[in-house]
Amino acid sequence: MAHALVALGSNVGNRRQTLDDACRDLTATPGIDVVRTSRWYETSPVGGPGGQHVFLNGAALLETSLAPLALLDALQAVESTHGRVREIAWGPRTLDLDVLLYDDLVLQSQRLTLPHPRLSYRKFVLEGAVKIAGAMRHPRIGRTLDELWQHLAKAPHYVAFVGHLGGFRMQFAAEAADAAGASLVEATADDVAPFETLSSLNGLLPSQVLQFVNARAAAVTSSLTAAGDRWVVDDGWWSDEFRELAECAGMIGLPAEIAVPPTPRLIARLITSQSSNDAPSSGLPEVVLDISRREDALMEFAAALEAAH
Ligand code: A4P
Ligand code: MG
Repeated sequence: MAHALVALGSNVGNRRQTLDDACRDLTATPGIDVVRTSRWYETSPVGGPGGQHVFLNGAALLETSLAPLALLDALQAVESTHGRVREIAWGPRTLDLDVLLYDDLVLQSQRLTLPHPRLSYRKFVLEGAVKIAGAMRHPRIGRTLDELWQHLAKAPHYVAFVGHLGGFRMQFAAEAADAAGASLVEATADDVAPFETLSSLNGLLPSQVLQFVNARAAAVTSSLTAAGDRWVVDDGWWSDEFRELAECAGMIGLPAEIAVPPTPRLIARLITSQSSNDAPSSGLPEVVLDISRREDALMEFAAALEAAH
């Protein structure tokens, strides 16, 4: 038997009745037991067309003998029973049932991605999920749902871009910040290392890295202060370099005090459709953006900031 965590959502019709009935239908499905459900709670619609009704969301923990795709079939059958029609992506729906986790399975196929690609940063999903399965681990990120939820509650509104796309990443980050109404960390002083040309800080002298890191930390901190409640977007995240530098500082005669910027609430990882996302995880909530579909990526980024706010 596997444990599957499922998200429920409805913003059309009698939402409460629909979610209650959906759980009853799942219990009646051979091979599925509903172990626990969260309460249903209202959330503002994220993404999709404007003017949608408020959602009722929640989560259910299932015990199931169904394989992942058979479980998806079963969920979609229940969606259909409740009149779900697929017209617009992220549009209004009587019932949406998504598989968030299936044990610790990581899977990417045409019909099913596990864990659910937007689980790690969506507060409207995690709010219910942590109540019934807070100890389940996100197998890609390596954090429990409780840890992700705590992180989203506490970390500043700071999102950093990663992805090996060099100067392109900086340009995309600026555009994405603009589209999402967020502010970009101001460029650091001219005398700082020419990091624009590098995908990492490797190859710079340690003193240059230190200068860069300190300038960057100061810029992030002042941007966050100036932004108030708004998001601050950084076009890079140099955590490995920070760590390595901090470890080596004493040995190479640098001051041990290194000003590390705050940890981002969210990482935005740029990929191209050719490059599968097998990069090591940042250990933080991540939105993965396929920049070969640029307009979609910009929309998804803005929606991610909303969902993680
Ligand atoms: N699919 C791939 N992986 C999965 C998975 N883990 N679970 C495929 C379920 N389905 C998965 O989904 C499209 C296709 O995704 C499926 O055919 C399946 O093969 P869909 O349910 O037909 O369409 P959708 O729900 O519009 O798209 P998607 O991408 O699932 O959207 P999301 O991420 O579910 O977002 N705001 C609030 N406040 N509350 C909400 O519940 N929901 C959405 C939908 C947007 N904004 C919201 C809410
Ligand atoms: Mg869905």
